[in-house]
Amino acid sequence: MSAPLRVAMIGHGFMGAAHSVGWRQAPAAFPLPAQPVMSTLVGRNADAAGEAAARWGWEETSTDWRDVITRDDIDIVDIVTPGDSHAEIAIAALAAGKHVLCEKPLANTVAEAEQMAEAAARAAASGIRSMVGFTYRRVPATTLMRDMIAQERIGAVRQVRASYRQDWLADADAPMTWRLDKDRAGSGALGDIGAHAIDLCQFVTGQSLRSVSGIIETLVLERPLMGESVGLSGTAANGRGRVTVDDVALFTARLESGALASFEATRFATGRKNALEIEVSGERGALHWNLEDMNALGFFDATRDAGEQGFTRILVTEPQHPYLSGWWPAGHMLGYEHGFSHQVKDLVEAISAGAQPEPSFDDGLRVQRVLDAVERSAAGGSSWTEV
Ligand code: SOE
Repeated sequence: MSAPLRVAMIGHGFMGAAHSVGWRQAPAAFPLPAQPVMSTLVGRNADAAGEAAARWGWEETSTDWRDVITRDDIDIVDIVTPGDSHAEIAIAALAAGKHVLCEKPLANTVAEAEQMAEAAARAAASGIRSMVGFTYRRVPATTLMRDMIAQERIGAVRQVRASYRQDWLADADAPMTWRLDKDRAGSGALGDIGAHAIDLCQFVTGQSLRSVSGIIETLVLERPLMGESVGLSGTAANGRGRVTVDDVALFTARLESGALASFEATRFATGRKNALEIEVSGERGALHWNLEDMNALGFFDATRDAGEQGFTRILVTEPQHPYLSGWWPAGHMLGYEHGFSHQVKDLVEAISAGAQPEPSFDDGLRVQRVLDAVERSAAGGSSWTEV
């Protein structure tokens, strides 16, 4: 049995559950060079933490993350809290010599993300690794998309269109949540789901976004307070919660090659449940992927005979496809949760190899700079021209 890597997870909401599945499944699916051990789940409320630990398979719980990150029997700190605590926890954990996995977006501001990237660079000098949780890079189809673009199968990239559309806020009476409170979340659709579209664009093209022009808008200004949403900072006079983040973000961007990109992030796209979609148009073809059909990759090869051209639907479930070595025979489909096992695989392999996992905190900072640029562009009036 290879050396254990004992994990402490800080937080236990939706991402806490998804990460727990990853920590639990990865060692069974892949021959890892070190064995992650689900040691300690940390939550503010002891009873809730106890229930989550029992449900998801953590050995013990704590209500004090500051104590846990100093323990000698903890090697990795996995941060799945809202963005307002990412910087404090990650910087302390890195300083305590722990490897860190931090959920996206990296932070709530560029300043915090810069401090985290600096702390990660200092820690890396002594072999401490850090990674950001952009798990949609770890879907086999998006990794295949990245590989095919790198192999120039569609030629030079001319255009990218990326969107992340959900509809869980389309109902104006959907209650307040921490994701709608700027102090907790940093931004709304832009950072929560737009960050995924930005990272995915930079991942598959291998290019950073250089400039943006965008608008952001809040469509529903107040929402009912219910359960966990009580006590958020933006409570309005009438007992409803004030939404202090964007509901929709639309922006265009220029990549470092000069290629053009368009982005949409919204949680009001009625009928779209979790539609992260990206299409890359090249000089000799195109590639298309949609999270709501996540095992398929669309490939248009413009070099084929004109009479035989069309988008091929590649089913990315063959054993030679990225990550499939750990799973089922062709056609037996992977799901949302598999990206979290792939994330654990890649992190554990990097730690054991003494290599820098990707996406790094620097990659997380690159996304944070784009988020900030879109907000600055929107604040600057984003030059509307009357028709
Ligand atoms: C809510 O929009 C959310 O849970 C995001 O926070 C996640 O990052 C995304 O993967 C699914 O939707």
